[in-house]
Amino acid sequence: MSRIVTVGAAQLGPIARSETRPQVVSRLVALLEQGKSHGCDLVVFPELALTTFFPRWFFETQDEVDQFFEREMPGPETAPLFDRARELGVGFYIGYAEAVIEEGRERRFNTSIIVDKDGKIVSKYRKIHLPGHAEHEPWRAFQHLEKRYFETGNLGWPVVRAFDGLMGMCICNDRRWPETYRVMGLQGVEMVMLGYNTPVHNPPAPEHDRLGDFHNHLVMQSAAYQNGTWVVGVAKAGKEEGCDLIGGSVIIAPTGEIVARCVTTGDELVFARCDLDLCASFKNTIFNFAMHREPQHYKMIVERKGAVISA
Ligand code: CDT
Repeated sequence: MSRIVTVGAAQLGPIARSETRPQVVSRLVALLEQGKSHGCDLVVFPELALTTFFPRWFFETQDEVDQFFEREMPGPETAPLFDRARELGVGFYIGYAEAVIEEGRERRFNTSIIVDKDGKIVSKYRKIHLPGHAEHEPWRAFQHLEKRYFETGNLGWPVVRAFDGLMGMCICNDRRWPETYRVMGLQGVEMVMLGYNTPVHNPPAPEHDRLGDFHNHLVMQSAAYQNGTWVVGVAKAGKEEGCDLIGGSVIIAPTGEIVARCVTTGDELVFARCDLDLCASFKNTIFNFAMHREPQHYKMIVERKGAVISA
């Protein structure tokens, strides 16, 4: 038996601060069309895929920040992407900055959605692990102000039935945390889609800079294997407004092996025929959770946030 989903990893090169939404959307549509020509059912775009990675700047006013946020999805400028996807019969994952009135107040999230082949949003996720800092830190070569501009996501990690399988999402820094995937693994996830913007240089730990590509693949490959799931990780890459972002977008099988990988740091689509039934041999044997997990010994994971040294 096999359930094949052909997936495209649609890496983006840099998006300039001056680039308009229609300009970006036309790049996304070109990648979607490429995906269609290769038989893709689904195309995965990066995190915050409609604008430059704006948390690298400290903005004095909320008005300046708000120009990077979407108030409707689709809105007038993003509708052409949804329309083209519907015409082509190709679904997609995309990340964007979401502004919304909820619980009677203005809220902002780093969000991703899955859109089906009919152009309908079938799942939404709001980033939970927000990296970086909340205050201006002028000593850095560039800022990473996700903790200032976004709230922690409030939707958990939903897994939905779509594209003939069980689909989940996370966003960028989430991919480094095993809890992210295990919460989806416990819902039977068969494909995790994620987008990322990862600077080569990490100002608080420059000694990690040479390891960026290695760590990127390390975390996603181990998570794919340990949860018996496909993982599709897609970068915004290249030199964006003077800041180098890693590429290395990949499609990873439940074996933990990379089956497709981008080789540039520009707009580039790679694709793979992903058999969702390949998940079962991992989920039913070595990582049969119901048979082998011992959650009574895992309580500290949810009860304790930081390490406490008692020895
Ligand atoms: N976008 C995002 O989450 N980037 C982070 C950078 C970490 S360094 C502050 C990442 O984990 O790739």
